[in-house]
Amino acid sequence: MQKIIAATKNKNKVREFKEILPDFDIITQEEAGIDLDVEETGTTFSENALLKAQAIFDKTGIPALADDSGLEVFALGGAPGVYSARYGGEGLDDFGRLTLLLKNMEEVDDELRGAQFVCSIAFVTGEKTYNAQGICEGMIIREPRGENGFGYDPVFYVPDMGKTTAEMSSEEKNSISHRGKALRQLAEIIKE
Ligand code: ITT
Repeated sequence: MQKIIAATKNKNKVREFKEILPDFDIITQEEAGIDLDVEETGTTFSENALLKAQAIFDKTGIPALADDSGLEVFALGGAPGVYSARYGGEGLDDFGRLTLLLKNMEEVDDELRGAQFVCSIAFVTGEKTYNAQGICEGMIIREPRGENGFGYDPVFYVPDMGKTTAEMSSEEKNSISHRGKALRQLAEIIKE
């Protein structure tokens, strides 16, 4: 099995990487004995994904897989976007951020609450650099629902599934998610 290092500090992303790519031996930064905070200075998901994967590869020499992702809400002009993890400032946790989002959308009518999760994957092997993207469309509901997942999952409702991504099992979420689509696309590209 090919050994890959997950260039992320987000444990939920690592869990989903492992679920979606069972044929790869995915290790964490902790397991590799490194502690590196890569500054996300890019203005796009793909720039930030590449920054993270390249930095961790340079430090370890192990093929590095990074994910930069976020939530784009159309009524907010695409916010929080690349700032999804920092929405509302450093002091907030996942629940604080989704509560702020709901507050900022109080006045937005039901039919204008469309949003998408976006995921950009970068995979840096030293010989080659790969990119893949995935999008998952849905809408922001008014009250959190469900206990699974992380981040904005409790307020992200997917009409085709009739539930929020926090009400889905891991298998359900991975089958339709931005991350599932991007990582499966990456696996296809690597195979070729
Ligand atoms: P790393 O940079 O270390 O990978 P991070 O959490 O800071 O971890 P990002 O900068 O890519 O990662 O921010 C992504 C944020 O977007 C994440 O913290 C969530 O708030 C949100 N997000 C991304 N994917 C999500 C998902 O599948 N479900 C819910 N929220 C998600």
